Amino acid sequence: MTTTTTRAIPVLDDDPFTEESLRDPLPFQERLREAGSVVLLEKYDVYAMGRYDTVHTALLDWQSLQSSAGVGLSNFRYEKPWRPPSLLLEADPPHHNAPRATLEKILSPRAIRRMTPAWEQDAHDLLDEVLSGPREFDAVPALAEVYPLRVFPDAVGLREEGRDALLPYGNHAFNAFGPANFLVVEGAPHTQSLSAAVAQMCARGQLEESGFGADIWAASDRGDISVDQAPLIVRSLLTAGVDTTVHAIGAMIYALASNPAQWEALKADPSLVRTAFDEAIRLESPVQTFFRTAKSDVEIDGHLIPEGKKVLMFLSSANRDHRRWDAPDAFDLTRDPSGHVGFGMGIHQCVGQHVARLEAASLIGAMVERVDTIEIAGPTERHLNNTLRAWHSLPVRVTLR
Ligand code: OVM
Repeated sequence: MTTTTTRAIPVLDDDPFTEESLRDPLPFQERLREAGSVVLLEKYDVYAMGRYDTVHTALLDWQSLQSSAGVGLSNFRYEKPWRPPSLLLEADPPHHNAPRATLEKILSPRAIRRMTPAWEQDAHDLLDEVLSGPREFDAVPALAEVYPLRVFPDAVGLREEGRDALLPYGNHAFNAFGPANFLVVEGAPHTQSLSAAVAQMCARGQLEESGFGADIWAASDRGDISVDQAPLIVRSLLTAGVDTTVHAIGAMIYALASNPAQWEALKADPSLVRTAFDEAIRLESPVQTFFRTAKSDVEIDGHLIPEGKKVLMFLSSANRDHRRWDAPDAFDLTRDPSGHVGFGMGIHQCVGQHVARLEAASLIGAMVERVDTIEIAGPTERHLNNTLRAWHSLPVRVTLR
């Protein structure tokens, strides 16, 4: 291919990983979308995409855009990964296939349905505690951080010991996809001990006899995956399954508390809980970005991306692209949010999404039964992360039904 047949690529000098941009990423994302379908971020020599069509195309094109050189800024061809690469996230076919098929079965809607009664009961128990206290509280520590940590580690089959490492470990893992900025520097001193704690929890002897963890080890007994692969696949659950659901639930509570008409619509029709969850994922995109690496010279929408270069896909921007969505900035339960790329798309699309939906539906379903009104009661505070869009504090005021 010659460059004469391809179009010039617009260049931006923005840094999306500054404190200012992470605090409010929307202005940059709009500049990115409007600059072009592929834009060179010269500071990082990275090819960024912010339009729905382009991001969608890139997500599906695993043949040209590989994951095995890392899905962060770091290029594993030249840089040593901070931990042994994930067998799912940071792998391409054919290596990706067996771990993916194994985990897909274990986390399938059918397989996780048995959790429903316990998770609904856990949601009601938590609300018993929270709603018996003051009617003004911080929904992040009271609900978003507590609920996933009550249900998910038990479902994996973890012992109590080491559970406090889960959130900070995931937080660091998502920071590590970005550049070595202030967030990575702040996290660095704790990385080794957190990694050790998480690695220990993945061993067969540390896991209960039933649970997702035991299911993964059982797959190694059958030969579906190798014995060496099992602990790393358990590690994927622990890395990807905690912070993501905490921040997704935070996003949903924020969306509902700041859109009273939508809360009323949900109360009137509780069958909308799953729509509410996916609409909140679309709007807030708890996972904002992932990178790929060009396996060879790749042409996308007439733009040439040279072999070996990093590609940065803004899932968040695609989810607010006016070319794809009407009134993209509105939280609207009458729209069909399916097709959002908040869980990705294609062969790497979030394998835990059914677990996330069941957690969210259980908690919000219980809230809808018991809470009459919910509103933001004070200044909110963001939690900054190089990949995650998150809340540190969400003061809410509720009245009961
Ligand atoms: C993993 C993984 C998968 C998805 C996201 C993620 C830290 C990690 O397999 O370890 O983020």
